[in-house]
Amino acid sequence: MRPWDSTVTRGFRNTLEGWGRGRGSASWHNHNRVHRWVGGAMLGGASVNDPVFWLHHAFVDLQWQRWQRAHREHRYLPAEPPGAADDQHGRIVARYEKLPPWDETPDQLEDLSRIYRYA
Ligand SMILES: [Cu+2]
Repeated sequence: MRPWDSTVTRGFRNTLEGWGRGRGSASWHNHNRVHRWVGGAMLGGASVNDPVFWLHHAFVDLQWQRWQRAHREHRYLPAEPPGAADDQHGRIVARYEKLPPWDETPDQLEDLSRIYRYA
């Protein structure tokens, strides 16, 4: 199982994201369902302009932090970029690659305790 592949139906990432089976509302779960429930700007690429986006994603980040705490043996994947023959090539950022347009890598962002903590 490759948890970084958005077509994988199991795993924490896709479960939290809310990619589901079926059509219409039945296929929207968890994170995705909130975008749909709020509607308007929250439905598309401009969702970041809606203040609700920040409240919602702060909660999603909290879920990620809780999962990390419960699964300390797991790290962000993939560690290395998928090869040219992989259907995920160029679609995802590997652990040690910089997140454009910034100079930070997912590896550097796994522990955010130097920036903030949840109460
Ligand atoms: Cu979102």
